[in-house]
Amino acid sequence: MKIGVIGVAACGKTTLFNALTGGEAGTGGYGASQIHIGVAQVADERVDALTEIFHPKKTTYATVDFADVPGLGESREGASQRAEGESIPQALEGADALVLVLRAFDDPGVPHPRGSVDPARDLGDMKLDLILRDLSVVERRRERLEKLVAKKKDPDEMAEFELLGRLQGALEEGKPLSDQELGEKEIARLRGFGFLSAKPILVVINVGEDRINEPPEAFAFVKEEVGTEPVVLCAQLEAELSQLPEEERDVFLSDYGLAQPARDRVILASFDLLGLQSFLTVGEDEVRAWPIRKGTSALHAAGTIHSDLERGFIRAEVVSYEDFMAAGSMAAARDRGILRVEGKEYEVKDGEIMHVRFNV
Ligand SMILES: Nc1nc2c(ncn2[C@@H]2O[C@H](COP(=O)(O)OP(=O)(O)OP(=O)(O)O)[C@@H](O)[C@H]2O)c(=O)[nH]1
Ligand SMILES: [Mg+2]
Repeated sequence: MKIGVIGVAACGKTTLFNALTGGEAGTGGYGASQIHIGVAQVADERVDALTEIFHPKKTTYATVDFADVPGLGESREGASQRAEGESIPQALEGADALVLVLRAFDDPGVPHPRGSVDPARDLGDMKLDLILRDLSVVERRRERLEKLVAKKKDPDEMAEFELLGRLQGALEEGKPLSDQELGEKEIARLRGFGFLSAKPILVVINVGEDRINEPPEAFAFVKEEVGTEPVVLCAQLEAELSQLPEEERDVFLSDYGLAQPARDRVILASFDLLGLQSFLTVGEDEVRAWPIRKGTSALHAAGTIHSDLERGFIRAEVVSYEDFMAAGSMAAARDRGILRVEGKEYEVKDGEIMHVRFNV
C-alpha cells in the first residue's frame, strides 16, 4: 500500500517525506526534483512493550510506503523542467491514498509560487487540479469508447461509457469522485483508471516553528473541504528531529513543547486512511506488527506471515494486547483461559497477538 505526497511547489513535501521516512532527499528544488519512494515505520507502543518482555533477536514495525511527487498545481514551471519519462500522474495513479501538504509557514527565503501564503486557497486549487486531471482522463476514454460503441454494441463498453458520462457530469460540476455513490461493480470497472479525486486524502498543514502547538481546529476550512481534521506540524523541525540520534530526541521535543513527533501521527493517520490495522506476533526470534486490512480473516492474516500458514491453517490462538499485558506471558494467558482458539473465518482485531497452528 502506497501513499502519494502532493501539494503546491515548495510547500514542504520533500521535507515532510524525509521526516516520515528518515530520508535525506534534496529539498528546495521547486518541482524540478525527482520522485522519491521511501518506507515509514508505524510507531507502536505495543511493539515496544512486547520487545521489553520477549527480548527478541529482531523487532519489526508495520510500514507504509510513501511516494514524494514534485509539485502539482502551481508548479507548472517546475513541471516543464522535469526530466523526460517521469510521469507524475502515473506515480500518483498507483497510490492508494494521498497526503496533501499545505504551506502555512512564512519565510521570505522561500517564495510561494502564487506570491502569498494562503493554505485555504491552495487546498481549493489542489482539489480542482485533481478533478481536472480526472476529467481529462474521463474525456479521453469516452471519446475512444464512443467510436467503439458506434461500431459494435458491446454491453460492457456501453455500460462503461454510461458510467463515465455520469462521472464526467460530476467532475464538470467540480465534485471529486470520492463524493460519488458507486456500486461494487462500478468500483471494479473504475479501478484501472487510478482516479486521483477518488482517493482518500489526509491534509497536513506545514506551519512555522511558532505555531506547532496550534490545534487542527485553527484550520477549520480543512474539515469543511475534505471532511477530516488536518495534522498540524512543522516539516522542517520534524525532518531535523528524524535525523537526531534516539537519545537526543526527547530533549528536542520538550524544547518545543511537543509530546511526540508529529511524524508518528501522520504515519498512523495514513495507516488508518488506508484502512489498515496491525496484528502482532511474539517470540524469542521476533516481535512484529503485521499490517492487514480491517475485517481480514484469521486465515488471510496467517497468509500475510507466510503462504504455508494459510495453506496448512489449523487454528489461531488469539489474545488481545491488553489481556496479554495483564497476564504477563503467553503461558499465564493460557492458564487464565484468556487465550482464545479461533478458526479460519475469525475477524482479526487491531492489536491482537496471534499464534497460528498449521500443518503442511
Ligand atoms: N521555514 C520553513 N521552511 C520550510 C519548511 N518546510 C520546508 N521548508 C523549506 O521550503 C523549501 C521547499 O521545501 P521542499 O520540501 O523542497 O518543498 P517541496 O514541496 O518538496 O517542493 P517541490 O518538490 O519543489 O514542489 C525548502 O527550502 C525547505 O527547507 C518549514 O516548515 N519552515
Ligand atoms: Mg520536493
